[in-house]
Amino acid sequence: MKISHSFRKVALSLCVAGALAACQPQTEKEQKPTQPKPPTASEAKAFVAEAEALLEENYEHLAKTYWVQANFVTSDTNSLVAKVSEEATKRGVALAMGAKKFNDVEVDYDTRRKLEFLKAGLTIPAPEDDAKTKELAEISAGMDAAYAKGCTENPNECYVLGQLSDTLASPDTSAQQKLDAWVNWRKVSPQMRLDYQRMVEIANEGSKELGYADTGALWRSKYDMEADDFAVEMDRVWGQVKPLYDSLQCHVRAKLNEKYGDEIVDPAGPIPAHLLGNMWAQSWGNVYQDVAPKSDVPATDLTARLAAKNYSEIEMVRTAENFFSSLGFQPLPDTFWTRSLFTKPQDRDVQCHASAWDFNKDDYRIKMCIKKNAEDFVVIHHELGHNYYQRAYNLKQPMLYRGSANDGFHEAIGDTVALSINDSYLKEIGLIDEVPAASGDLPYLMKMALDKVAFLPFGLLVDKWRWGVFNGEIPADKYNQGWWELREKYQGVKAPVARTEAHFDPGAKYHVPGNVPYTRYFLAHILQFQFHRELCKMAGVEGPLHRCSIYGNKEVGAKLNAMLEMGSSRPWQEALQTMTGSRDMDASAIIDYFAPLKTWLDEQNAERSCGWSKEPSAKTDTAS
Ligand code: X8Z
Ligand code: ZN
Repeated sequence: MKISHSFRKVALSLCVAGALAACQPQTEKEQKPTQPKPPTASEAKAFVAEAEALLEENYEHLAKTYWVQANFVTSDTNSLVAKVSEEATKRGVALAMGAKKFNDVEVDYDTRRKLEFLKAGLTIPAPEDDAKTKELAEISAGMDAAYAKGCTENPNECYVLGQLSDTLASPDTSAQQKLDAWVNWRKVSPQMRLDYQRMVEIANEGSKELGYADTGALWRSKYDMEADDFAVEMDRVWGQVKPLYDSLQCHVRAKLNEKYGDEIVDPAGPIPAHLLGNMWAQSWGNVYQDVAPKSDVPATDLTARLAAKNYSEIEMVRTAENFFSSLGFQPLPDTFWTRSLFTKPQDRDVQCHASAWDFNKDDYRIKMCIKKNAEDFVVIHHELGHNYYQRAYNLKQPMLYRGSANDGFHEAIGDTVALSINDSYLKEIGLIDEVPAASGDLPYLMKMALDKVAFLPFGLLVDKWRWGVFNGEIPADKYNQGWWELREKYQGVKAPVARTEAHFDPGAKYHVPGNVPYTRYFLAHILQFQFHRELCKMAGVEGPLHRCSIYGNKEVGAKLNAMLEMGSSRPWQEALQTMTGSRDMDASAIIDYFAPLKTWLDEQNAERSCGWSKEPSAKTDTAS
């Protein structure tokens, strides 16, 4: 159970141990033991009210314990987290079981919605068994810490993800150096394998007790539609964007083949994962130089501009805050600046993976090991998006509605704002002197596609893997094989060296040991373009979407805020409608945004054989 990333708060704070009885629905005193009276609507309402009060009471302590651990990863803070998470899980399970008892009671809309949140509140539930709950909490805390420390079983053999990532990102390191960095980071995860397997067992037991087929079904149940329909919906949206992804993959592979040769990059196969500039090959912005369209006007090098203007890490955050202020959001509280972690401390282990925190008391923070580059400039906006969302719903909503419309919305807000970090915006804030001519558009679109389009299949497959693990389709002796099959199938990316079941490569991605569901990022990558298109329309910006910036537009900010304030009080389809007029997720916005690039990519690919099937005759996509 993670505190960051702004899950609905029920996931984090549950009723106090002493008040556990209060989590159970009241039964009437005079009931006969043989024929218990069914619970009533007013009892359901009282149960929910009590649950909310208890959640609120416990939230801060839980959040602060997690915060301290993430900022000081030691065996002591680990055991503190294991302890509070064990207690919170117990209470969460008690609340969920309590809520379940009202399944057949007719109640008002809000009570029903809140009861459903209570039932599905935990990400990794335990069964009603003290020993297993404790075991689960210890496993979770341990995996999380191992990832943060970057250590194998031997504490003298630790790896620093930030450094290894720099090696992969640099256009100047050799393929061999990249391979070494790629392999070394994956030494952190084999030790998690058995723990992960055990965690899956216990969590599934817990999910079943709560009435879900398995933990994946529990995760898919949180989207205001049938769990099975949600999976189908994700495949539908993926189908919309796959042709765009395939064109990008084909072009990038051809350029990497030119650079590294047939020996390293098979011109008809999946791309080796260490050559795409990112530890997980999830976004490819760092290979821009290798694949960029030739143009007299190259895309603005934002990393270089930040350096030229001597931006510090804090100034990068201030600039992001300023964007939100320009939309009419209140400045962040002083405690944000004094309590956040912005840079990697040299003297201790911290969980460097960026996150945004809400302590439910006008106390918002981010925790990040900021690097002074364009990528982290965007990540800062991403994190602040979480904080502004949190503040908007905290001010308006009761405890159980202090969450986003769905978890993809939470991930999409900062990214939506960051889509406006284009040349016209950079000129407005003085980071560049002139907006490049329109001939610079293709390079800019390529840069964006390497981040946003390249990400899509990865965003989808991480949970395809976990759903398969939870429902048994990917058994424990095929964890790694299952992972690489999905990587090949969806991304057209392959392991650069042979991998076996002695490895546990999914564990080398933060969200797996951290138990953070991942489909949210796929959703966010679709939604942010839908939001951007709508906000630009509202701002009256004409012309291509990638040239639109909403900077400074208070009317647009108010529109955005109206959705943020709703929290999770209404189904996400309604929140989407408030913002866009449509209730459906729709990839046509991302397709529109990249339309000029798609045309260009298809011209480049005209003589190439695309797709990555092993059959040499594959002219078109045969990947799936
Ligand atoms: O984990 C994150 C954020 C924190 S919610 C930095 N992201 C995913 C990742 O890094 O894998 C943002 C995009 C995808
Ligand atoms: Zn996020």
